[in-house]
Amino acid sequence: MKRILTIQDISCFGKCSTTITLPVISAMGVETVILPTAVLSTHTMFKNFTVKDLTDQLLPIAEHWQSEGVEFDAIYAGYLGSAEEIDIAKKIFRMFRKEGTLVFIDPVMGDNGRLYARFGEEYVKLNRELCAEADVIVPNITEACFMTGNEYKETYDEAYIDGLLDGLARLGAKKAVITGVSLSPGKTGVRGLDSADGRRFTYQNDRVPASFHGTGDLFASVAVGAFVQGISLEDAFRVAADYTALTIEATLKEDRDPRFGVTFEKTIPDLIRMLGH
Ligand code: PXL
Repeated sequence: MKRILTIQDISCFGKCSTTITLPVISAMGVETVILPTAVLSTHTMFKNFTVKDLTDQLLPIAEHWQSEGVEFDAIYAGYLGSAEEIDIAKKIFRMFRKEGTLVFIDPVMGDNGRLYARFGEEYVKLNRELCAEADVIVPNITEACFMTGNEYKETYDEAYIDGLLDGLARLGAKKAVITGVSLSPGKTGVRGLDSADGRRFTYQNDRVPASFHGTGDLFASVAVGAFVQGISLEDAFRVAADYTALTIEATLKEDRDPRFGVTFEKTIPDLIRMLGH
């Protein structure tokens, strides 16, 4: 069985990050080891959330694993709460990266042209350096713009996305896949670039007109959970895009506050079916 280490926060209410990654990747038949960067009462789209930072715990936990000879097939870093945690994530990559270990980074920083609460320019700069160490990075358009210094646009074409991908490749990531890319009306999906051979790929499905919190984490979790099992990168992202769209549709039927996240619990059987397990 494959084993993934995921480094991101636990937001106790309002499903995202670890509370999505752990159940979803486990359900995909991959052992999921968590390294919580912080415990929050909710994610940061709620007002008055509490945060208990766990920065000082990360290296002692990792060192304990190392002394026990624990190994990982992939390391998936998502929301990291501070500049210091980015630095520690880099150290953890070095501790556990062997030949063939997949380093997959979702540089969670912002959306809709803006950075999330708690983040600024310094954080962006460090994320840029972290992503240089990755095999696969999956920023959204906002994050790709902050990392490459390009202007954020609501309306764009394929050439604009390709410019962002080229910028990401120059930062050093081996494969960059931009999420939330809409290349024609009513569609959304991804466009990626493999810098080893310059190949680009696009996957678009129907856009579900709704925005729920945590869908980026759902998407990234499925993509890394599939890719680590030997599914091709394009197929992993196709399944991730289709499953995320299907889950948003299922969530819409429940009339929920978008901050409460998606009802992936009900669509897990569809994910298993899509993977052909
Ligand atoms: O879904 C990304 C995410 C993860 N963790 C926390 C967040 C966010 C996005 O807002 O606030 C704490």
